[in-house]
Amino acid sequence: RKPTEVVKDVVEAAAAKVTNALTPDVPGKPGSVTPSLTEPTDPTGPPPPSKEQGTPATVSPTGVATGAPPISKAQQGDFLTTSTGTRLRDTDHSLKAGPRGPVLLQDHHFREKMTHFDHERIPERVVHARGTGAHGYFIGYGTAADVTRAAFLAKDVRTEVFVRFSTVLGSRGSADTVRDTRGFATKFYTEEGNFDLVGNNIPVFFIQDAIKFPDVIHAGKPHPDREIPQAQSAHDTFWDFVSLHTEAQHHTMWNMSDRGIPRSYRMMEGFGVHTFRLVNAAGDTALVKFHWKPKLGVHSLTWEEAQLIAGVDPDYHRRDLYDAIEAGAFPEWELGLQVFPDTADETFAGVDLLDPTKMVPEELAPVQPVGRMVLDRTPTNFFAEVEQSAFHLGHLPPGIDVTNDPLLQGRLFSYVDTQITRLAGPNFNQIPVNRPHAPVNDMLRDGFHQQAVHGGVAPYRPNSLDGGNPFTAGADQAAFADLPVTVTEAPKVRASPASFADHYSQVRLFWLSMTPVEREHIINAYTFELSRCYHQEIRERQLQCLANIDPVLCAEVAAGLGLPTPEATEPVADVAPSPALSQVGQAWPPDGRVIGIVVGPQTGGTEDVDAVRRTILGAGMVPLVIGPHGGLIGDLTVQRTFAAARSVEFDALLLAAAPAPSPDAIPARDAKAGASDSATVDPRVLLLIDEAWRHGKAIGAWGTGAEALQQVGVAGSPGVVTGEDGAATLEAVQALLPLHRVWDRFPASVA
Ligand code: HDE
Repeated sequence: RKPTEVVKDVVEAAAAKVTNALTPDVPGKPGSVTPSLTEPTDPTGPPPPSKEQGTPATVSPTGVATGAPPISKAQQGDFLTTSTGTRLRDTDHSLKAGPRGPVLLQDHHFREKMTHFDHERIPERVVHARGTGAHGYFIGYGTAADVTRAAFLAKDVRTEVFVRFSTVLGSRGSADTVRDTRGFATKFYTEEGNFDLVGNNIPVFFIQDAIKFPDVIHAGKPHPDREIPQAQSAHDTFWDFVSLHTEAQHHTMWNMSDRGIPRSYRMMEGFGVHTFRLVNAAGDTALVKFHWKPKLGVHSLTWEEAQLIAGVDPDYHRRDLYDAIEAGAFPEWELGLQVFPDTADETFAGVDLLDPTKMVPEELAPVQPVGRMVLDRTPTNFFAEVEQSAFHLGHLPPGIDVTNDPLLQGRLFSYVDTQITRLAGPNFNQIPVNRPHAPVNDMLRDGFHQQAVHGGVAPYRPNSLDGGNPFTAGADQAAFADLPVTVTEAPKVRASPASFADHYSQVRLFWLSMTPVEREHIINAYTFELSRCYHQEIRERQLQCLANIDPVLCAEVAAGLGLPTPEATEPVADVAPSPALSQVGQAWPPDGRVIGIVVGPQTGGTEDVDAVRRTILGAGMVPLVIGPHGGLIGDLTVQRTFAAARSVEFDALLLAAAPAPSPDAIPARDAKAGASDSATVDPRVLLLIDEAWRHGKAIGAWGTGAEALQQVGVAGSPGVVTGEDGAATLEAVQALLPLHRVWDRFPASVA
């Protein structure tokens, strides 16, 4: 007999003995046992990966192998194995001395499974811990050839990219819609090596010198004693810092503006912040700032929406990005350059280009498009691709170089250093998502988690043992050559240039560029944040800063806080506004907007609603039917019940009916008070309308739907339309969408 048959007999006999000895097998009864020696179930085939998914590319677009491993076999093989490939018979019971006995130390499978689990978490990023990412591609227009020899910007060159979006302050599980700066980090896997453009959605930064970065982050993170508040700037240490380090006032005003609460990652601008130095094929240099311009325009949430979403759907931005990509509505941005002459004083139109708290208005230096990025693929495994992605702004291809911006210089150190703790060693560029698509031939060796099996004996240069390999590349062989920029003879000092002392003029420029409604939002944000501080002297110090920016702003915030308005300590700057900074007044494509359609239990003529649905889909938007119960109403599938719908999910609301209150509805306020004229419309629908109205969303109704508008008291107000039928109503609502919100509805006391 074959040895396997003998083993089988022994196993079966043992199983029979155990079962016999302890029958009957009553779960939970002392002495009973769950047989563990059953055969594995028949293997089934792996689930097919969804078509949008895939691992990081294993070959570059031109077919060069990147060395990334092929798709991992996790959850796709026939049988469960140990990490070393031995098939397992049981993973639900630890090996014990008898069914009621202690667990045996020899249970290698138990120890391996538990040890691996115990170490599953890695440290989150010290900043930008909360984020999400997607894959895509970039296509150069060829318009940058005058200023840079970077090959990926040449005409029609296609480069794979990975982008990670993030908030800054919150920890990894914090809510997406908090008021904060957003990270916008792009890894271009170019043929000449990786280029990481590690930017933000705000073009200026808090501080001018990297040495202050630990300080500003300590001030923004939760207080060390109670570890609150999470992912918030509305607390004493943050405002203490920014009111003492007045260079932070510019970035802070961007945070307090609608830019601090984006509607979607798809609707954000991105900025490289620093000035970079480009070099073209002839060796000429230029100074530039990088910009990402979203195809859908720049849009924001209202503050109340942001707060509600943080509770209703804390993953809102992550979900929005993945839903859009999986629906085929691929987010798109144009990469643009502001180009400045590389002059000795590194200044343009009076702006010191090395000061990262300053921007250059687009009216003075237009953003010139140089390529287009599309994100079309969600990650297969979040940890492997998003969590383990590591960006570093020192990853530069030939043609792009750094400047002496002291913030940039410090970042050049920090981004590699931080990965050594977070990704446990210096080999993080070998992780699939970080691997370049250009061939690698370095002399870096060993270290934790080394993936390569390097051949050869001479990882040094020159050598005579490995055939002299590797050789260094000449200037005509696409080598990165450091620019021989002249460093002026100067004493070694801990000091900033005099021009860095202007902390207010551009904050005022931003304020003056806002429309009245945007100014109102800024006032409300400062008032909210400062009213959450406990220390009066911090509020007063910040008001002093506002006085130096604008007297009206200062007076309004002071009134909100119930404090006297201080006098400015320096004259307010005489600056021209930059209309390009405002988000209001421009029309944008409505792609991917979510339109809620309220139907009732007796909505007659569901064909009308269905036709509306199809028109919305045809326009590249997403219709969601909201009904009193799940399942079907007529032929319509209800996608959100009244109990699960909240207005914040929708960009516009259509009412095909005014459904009566159903028994599970929370009583309306007036019904609770016993008023005789109780609402005849479900209070959850009234709340939907009320919130959508407050948040400036387009609302349309037809048929009985118009009654609901009457009950909320919004019929006939700006952006609330009624039509003869669904088609006419939708048309009127669609006309309102390109402006994103019905801006007339917001009170704007500040002209
Ligand atoms: Fe970062 N920053 N930063 N930062 N930063 C990090 O690197 C740092 C700054 C930005 O999605 C860390 O890998 C210093 C400006 C983004 O993985 C760390 C200074 C801008 C991300 C770090 C700055 C950024 C980071 C933490 C002051 C916009 C997320 C984890 C000199 C231009 C990248 C990590 C991702 C992440 C340091 C300032 C953008 C600690 C020292 C200015 C988008 O290295």
